Amino acid sequence: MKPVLVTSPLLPNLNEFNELLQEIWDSKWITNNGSFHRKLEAALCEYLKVPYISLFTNGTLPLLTALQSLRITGEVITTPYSFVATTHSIWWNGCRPVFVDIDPSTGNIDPDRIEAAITPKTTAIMPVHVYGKPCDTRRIKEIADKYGLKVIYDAAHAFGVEVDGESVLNAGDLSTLSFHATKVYNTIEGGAIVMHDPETKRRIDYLKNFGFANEVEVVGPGINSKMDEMRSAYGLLNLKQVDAAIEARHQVAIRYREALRDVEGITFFDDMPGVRHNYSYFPIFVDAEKYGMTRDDLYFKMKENGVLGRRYFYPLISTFSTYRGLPSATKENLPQAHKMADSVVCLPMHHALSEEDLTLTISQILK
Ligand code: T4K
Repeated sequence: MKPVLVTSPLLPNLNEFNELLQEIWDSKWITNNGSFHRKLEAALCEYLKVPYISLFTNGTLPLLTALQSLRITGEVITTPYSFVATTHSIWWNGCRPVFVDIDPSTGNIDPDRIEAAITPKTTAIMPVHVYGKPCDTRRIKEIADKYGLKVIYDAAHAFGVEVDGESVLNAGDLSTLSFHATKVYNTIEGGAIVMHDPETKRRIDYLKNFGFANEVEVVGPGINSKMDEMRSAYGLLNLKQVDAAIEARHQVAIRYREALRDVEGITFFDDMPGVRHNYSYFPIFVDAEKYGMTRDDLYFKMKENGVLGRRYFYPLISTFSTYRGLPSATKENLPQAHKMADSVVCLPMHHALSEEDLTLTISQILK
């Protein structure tokens, strides 16, 4: 029996993709700001309702480049409850990550705890819209404005998420996206930075191309993170079907919620009012005492029976060897993050789950 995977990539129609590949072959322009790259940037601005976007080759380099472009130094406040790339990007910029605990009602950084973590060395906040659930961007902006801090959102999970009709990607100074195969919208590997003005876009476009402003001028310590023409073309095709994929995910969420609402010891997030969610993940949280089984026992039982959920985000970033010596990495400082990381299982969630997949998954938890 084929296992039920936590996710499955949204793939474009192969014939349509072949047609675009033929165009690329004919043009012999395969990377470096080609026509498909430009078309995809324009199409994404329209779809995402954002003014400017710069495509990248994955979702990690936008984080590195966003920090670099704003010349962030010193300490950066962030969350330990994320994929490790978030904190790595701070470290790679020679800055010190400062972990702040999460709000258990969302999994996102708790705005009430940010001010206590600010020191004279703090220059930026890097929150994460974890699982695509929007952060409290209004509160975070108030704090950032009060202390003169920059805000870079790791919006890797927040493709297409809107609050009261406005893209969550417009919050903060910059937002970064991941278009990895496992995301709601993918370009195989890929990513982007969303910005507010053409000057910032120009600077970030230079930085992703080694810092070249023209043939002879390098304006900063850039990197190579350009998206090629094949993946840009693939991305254009996937954009046509992403709404249908999000709706299919929505139906999966409805199904899980109906089936699991009354299971003692299992909790999950409901939709937030006024939010257009993208249903990128479906985390459930296991209270071992009430459920009668630990999270790990459930996780391994599911695995044995062919349901490959994932424990995103366990272990916490703050427990990895690079970071655990930091003063903010102690368990006492991060009780809610530890609780969530120790109780979470993300159930299979994608556009192509069959009725049998859902029945099998749900039966694992009901048993
Ligand atoms: N910030 C945040 C908050 C992030 O979550 C991420 C990445 C980043 C930044 C960095 O963005 P990128 O540089 O990655 O663009 C996955 C992804 O590799 C990673 O993109 C993602 N977050 C993270 C949360 O999850 P793994 O180690 O779980 O992936 P893997 O290979 O185990 O795949 C998961 C499941 O997906 C597999 O069971 C099977 C299925 N799958 C996967 C691939 C790659 C397929 O069916 N086909 C495929 O091609 O990390």
